[in-house]
Amino acid sequence: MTEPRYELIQGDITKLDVDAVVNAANCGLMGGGGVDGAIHRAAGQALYDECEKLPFVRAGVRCPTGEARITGAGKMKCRYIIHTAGPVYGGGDRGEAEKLGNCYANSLRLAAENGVESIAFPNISCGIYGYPLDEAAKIAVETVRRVCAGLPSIKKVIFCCFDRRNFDIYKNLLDASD
Ligand code: AR6
Repeated sequence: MTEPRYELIQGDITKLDVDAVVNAANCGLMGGGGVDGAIHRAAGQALYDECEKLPFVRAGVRCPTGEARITGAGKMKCRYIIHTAGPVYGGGDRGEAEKLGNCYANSLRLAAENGVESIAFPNISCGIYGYPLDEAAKIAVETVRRVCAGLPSIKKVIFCCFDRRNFDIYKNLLDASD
């Protein structure tokens, strides 16, 4: 089995030419700030309309924390947006690590089911949701490597960091595991 290629970039995830872009959304999937806001602005009204049609699993919740949902990408270059709701960091003893790992794992599985070969992840939960950056990066890299080992159709995974601090953390982690 060929290991997928991992790439690290610093920049705006909405500009990437990949099959799927992952959105660090919230459970309601009706947009927000941070990368979610940037994706909705770039994709336009069509994305909002599509999200609105996704069913609620309970009041206010279209996508429970750690799960993922897929939509088209409106005006963006990619084919799909995979929306996942990361955990709000509350100190680390509320199952945050498992939930964050689930975001990466479930996004990758959903991607593979939809024929996605290249996918870009933002640093889920590392902004408004307050996850410590080092811990979040470790979970992201470990989970992606483990899950991709069983998903040979996924050829490229891009870790897209917006800021230099996250970029440096990921660089050290990826270099160390080469
Ligand atoms: N491209 C790539 N990464 C970005 C971009 C971008 N254009 N913009 C921001 N980031 P956040 P969360 C980085 O806050 O912590 C929203 O309101 C950002 O620097 O977007 O999971 C949702 O609706 C940070 O490293 O997501 C939820 O309510 C990372 O993306 C809530 O925020 C994630 O930061 C989710 O919070």
